Amino acid sequence: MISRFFVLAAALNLSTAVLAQSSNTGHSAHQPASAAVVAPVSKPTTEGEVRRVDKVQGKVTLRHGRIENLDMAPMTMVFTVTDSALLEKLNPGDKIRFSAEKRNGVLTVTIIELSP
Ligand SMILES: [Cu+2]
Repeated sequence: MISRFFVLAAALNLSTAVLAQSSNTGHSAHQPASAAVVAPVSKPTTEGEVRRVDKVQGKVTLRHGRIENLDMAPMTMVFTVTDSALLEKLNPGDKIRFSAEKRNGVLTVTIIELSP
């Protein structure tokens, strides 16, 4: 529970920082580079298979294909999922497509879609 609280607190701090930054520098010409980095990806980019779902800790173990945006080779590993609603529909063995990115140094799944 302590680690989960820390992740939530870190996520809140990050949101606050992003909000503060955009209101302070919205007029700046230096925005495009950083905006591109934080822009949400709308389509899942990587194939994977669910191995384990931990709704209490907000984590999912995935066997994943190559993740281009993280420059990561295929493997099985644990990801953090900040939106717990994403975990509700998942069961071990499900084939999925997903997107992941590094948030506050933590590999985090941002999108999960069940493959047909
Ligand atoms: Cu990996």
